[in-house]
Amino acid sequence: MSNVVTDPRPVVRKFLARPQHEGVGATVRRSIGRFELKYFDPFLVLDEFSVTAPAGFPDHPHRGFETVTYMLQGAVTHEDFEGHKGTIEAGDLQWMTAGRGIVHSEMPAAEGTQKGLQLWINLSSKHKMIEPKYQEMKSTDIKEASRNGVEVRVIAGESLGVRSEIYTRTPTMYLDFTLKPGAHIRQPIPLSWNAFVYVLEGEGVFGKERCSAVSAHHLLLLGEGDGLYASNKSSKALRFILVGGEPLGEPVRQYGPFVMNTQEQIDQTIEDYENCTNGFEKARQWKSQSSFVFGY
Ligand code: FJE
Ligand code: FE
Repeated sequence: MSNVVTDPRPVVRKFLARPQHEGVGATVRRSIGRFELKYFDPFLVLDEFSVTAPAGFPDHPHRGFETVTYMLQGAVTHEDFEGHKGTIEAGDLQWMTAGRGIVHSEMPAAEGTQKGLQLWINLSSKHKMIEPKYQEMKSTDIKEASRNGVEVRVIAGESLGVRSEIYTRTPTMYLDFTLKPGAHIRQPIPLSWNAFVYVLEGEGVFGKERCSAVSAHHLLLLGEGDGLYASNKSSKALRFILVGGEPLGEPVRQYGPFVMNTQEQIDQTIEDYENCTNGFEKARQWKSQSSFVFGY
C-alpha cells in the first residue's frame, strides 16, 4: 500500500444513527445493520451502545462472524460458556471471533453509563465454522502515533508508521483518530476495500476539502479512491473512527445473531443451538454469573 493519498475517496452516503432499543434496556445508535443499510460488505453491524445497569446484553449466541467491542466510557464484563471472562474498560478492545459458536453475556461493570462501539465483521464461508477465539487489548497496549495535531490509536492495520498486532481473519483496518483544531490527515486505504468513517466527537470535513462539516453520530460511506482525507476546521477536537475491510462478495443470510451464506445453513444453526451440537455443546448447562447478579 502506498504511503501517499493522491485520489481521496468521496463521501457517497451519509447516515445519522439515532438511538434505538436493543438487548434488555440498552440503547444503541445503529448505523450499519439498520433497514436502509443492511450490509456494507464485510460489515454487518456498527452500534454505538449505551448501557446503564441493570440493562445489558444477557446470555445470547453468535455464529459465523466476529464482534469487535471498543470501549469509550465505563466498563463491560463479558463471560462465555467456555468459562472465558473479562472486563473491558474505556480504551480497551475485545476482538472476538465467534466462528462456529459462542454463547455469552455482555453486562455493565461500573456505575453510570457504559459507552462503546460494537462492530460485527462477517467471516468468509471457509471461516464461518472455525474455533472461537479472543484477542483482548488493554488501552495501554494499543499503539498510538501522533503527528501535526493528529493522534491515532491503531486498533487494526497500520497508520503513521505504527502497526497493530491484532489478527484480522477478514482483512480489516480500524483506526481511532483525534484531530486538534486546524489539523488534517491523509490516510491510505487499499483500493479494493470498502471503508467508512463514524464520527464520535466534534465536527470534521471528510472526502474533499470543500465538503461541509459532519458532526457526531454520523456514518459516512466512502467511495472509490486510495485513501481518506479528513480535516478539522472547527475550534474543538474532532474524534472519529476509520474502518475498512476487504469485501467478501458472498451471499449473506442472517437470522439475528447467526450469519451464514444460505438458508439451509441458518436452519442447521438454529437446530445446532437448540440441540447444543456442532459447537454449542456447552450451552446445555451454562448460565452466566451475571444472570444471577442481575436476576435475568
Ligand atoms: C445481539 C440484539 C443485541 N449491539 N453492542 C440481538 F442487542 C445483540 C447484542 C448487541 C451488543 C452488545 C454489546 Cl456489548 C454492544 C451490541 C448488539 O448483543 F447479539 C443480538 N443478536
Ligand atoms: Fe454478543
